Amino acid sequence: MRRRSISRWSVASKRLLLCRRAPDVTHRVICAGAMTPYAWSLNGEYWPNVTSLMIATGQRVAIEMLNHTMMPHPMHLHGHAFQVVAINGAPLASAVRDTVLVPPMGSVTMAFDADNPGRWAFHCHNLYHMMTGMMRFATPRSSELAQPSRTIRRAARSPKCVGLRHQKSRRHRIVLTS
Ligand SMILES: [Cu+2]
Repeated sequence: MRRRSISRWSVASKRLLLCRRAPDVTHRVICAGAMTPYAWSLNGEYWPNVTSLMIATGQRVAIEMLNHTMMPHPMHLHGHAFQVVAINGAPLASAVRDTVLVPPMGSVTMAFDADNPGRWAFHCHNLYHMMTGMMRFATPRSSELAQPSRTIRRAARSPKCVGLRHQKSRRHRIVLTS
């Protein structure tokens, strides 16, 4: 009985991994900031005066986060589940998640499939950091937002990962009804 439970858990975990695929686009994001004045930035920009990370539906997107501070930053992406594919340059295949702690003076690379059209917040989950600047959007091209039904069909065709199909359909329903 116990063996069967472990086996089911193992199968479920494997389904939550991204399929192997090279990223179509890689964004580099530098986390920076200071205690005096107390302000925290991504790529030297402070919310709300920031530029968006541009992504296109169907892309495998990688975000390489470099932490140039002595504080850890729990970076959180809305709208997508991502997989951590490297920490401090060492490759790994972590479980899929929506938040990852970027260690002080370290780096984390995340990857996800852009399969959920929308304008999604990407920010440090330390709210004092977010409120003083450490936030931006991951944004698709404006032409995609204007035609959501077409982009959703294209995204559904694109990746062939069986394990993520359920998550995609659930998220697409949310987009269609919002
Ligand atoms: Cu932070």
